[in-house]
Amino acid sequence: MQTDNETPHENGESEELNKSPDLDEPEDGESDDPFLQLSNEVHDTVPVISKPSPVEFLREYVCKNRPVLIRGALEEWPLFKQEERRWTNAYLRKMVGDCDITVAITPNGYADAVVNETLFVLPEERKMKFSNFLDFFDKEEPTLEAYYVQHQNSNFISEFQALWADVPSDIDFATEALGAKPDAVNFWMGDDRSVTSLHKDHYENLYAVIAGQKHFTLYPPTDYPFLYERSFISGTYKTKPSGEMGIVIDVPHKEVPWIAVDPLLPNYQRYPLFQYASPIEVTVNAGDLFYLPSMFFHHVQQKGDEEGRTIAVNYWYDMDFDLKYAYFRFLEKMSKQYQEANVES
Ligand SMILES: O=C(O)CCC(=O)C(=O)O
Repeated sequence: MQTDNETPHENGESEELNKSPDLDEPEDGESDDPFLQLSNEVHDTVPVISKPSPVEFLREYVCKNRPVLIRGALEEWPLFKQEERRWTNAYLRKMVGDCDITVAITPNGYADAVVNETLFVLPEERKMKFSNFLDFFDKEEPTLEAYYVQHQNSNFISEFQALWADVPSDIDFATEALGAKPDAVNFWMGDDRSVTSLHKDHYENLYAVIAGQKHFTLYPPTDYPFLYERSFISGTYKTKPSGEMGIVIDVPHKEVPWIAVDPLLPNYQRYPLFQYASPIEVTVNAGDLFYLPSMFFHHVQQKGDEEGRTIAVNYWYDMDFDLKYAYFRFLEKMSKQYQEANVES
């Protein structure tokens, strides 16, 4: 996990920065490069506010496609307000221990990520009793593989019914602002090893952290030309009879558009334009609600609480496929040509 002030480019672990291609970025003036100019126009900070009104949320954040951190927004939620509803492991065991839930298993914590710059790999999905998953947090030694509850098809609704009363069914100001209830409500639980690779979603995302900490590295949609989205053949992790995990190519073959560049260790030789991307770092603590706008690229790390757990619930609201979306599609089309024109010299 990085500190708030340290961008991945500054953490000293990445390769030495390759200065080509040179996008004509004068020290004292504005670059002539239109994509760089566009990227420089965008806000580079995330405001921290208290709970907004629906109008403020819509006007200042959704319409501007601007992320915002709403500090302490979860104070009124039953699980924070009522001591007996706190999501301790003992409480979770009592309420949902016997339920079958879906867990994502990977050898390294990277579910849904590009491996060896060639394959997009999904996690092995295993059904287990939630109490068996909780057992992992009681053990002295961590499991060999990383286990992450991250099944996103509204798994909070389909698999965690007994916890519904502890959190709201929607985020009231967002429902009012966006004119509809969320399409999906997801439950996330894992340890420090789980990392979510760089991607975007077509949802307005209201992300509530309940235990531990989440660290988002964000890239605005205007950074798209620097991120090198490509199509990758998809595969899935599978445990072999020996107990080791391997990758099986999906049949029938599928191609998935994804981003291979890792903000924690960027390969600038292969992705030279990535040096011009402008990451925004934000740490979301337990009790905070984060608004992640649609089409914002995000990479997510986590840090556990005193029991090693990170728990979150998020609400995905359908985005408006308006002019912003049309503009983004245009940027997508232009980016391929731009990347080809700016290959390393
Ligand atoms: O919490 C995570 O690991 C990832 C969250 C995410 O990617 C999302 O909500 O879209």
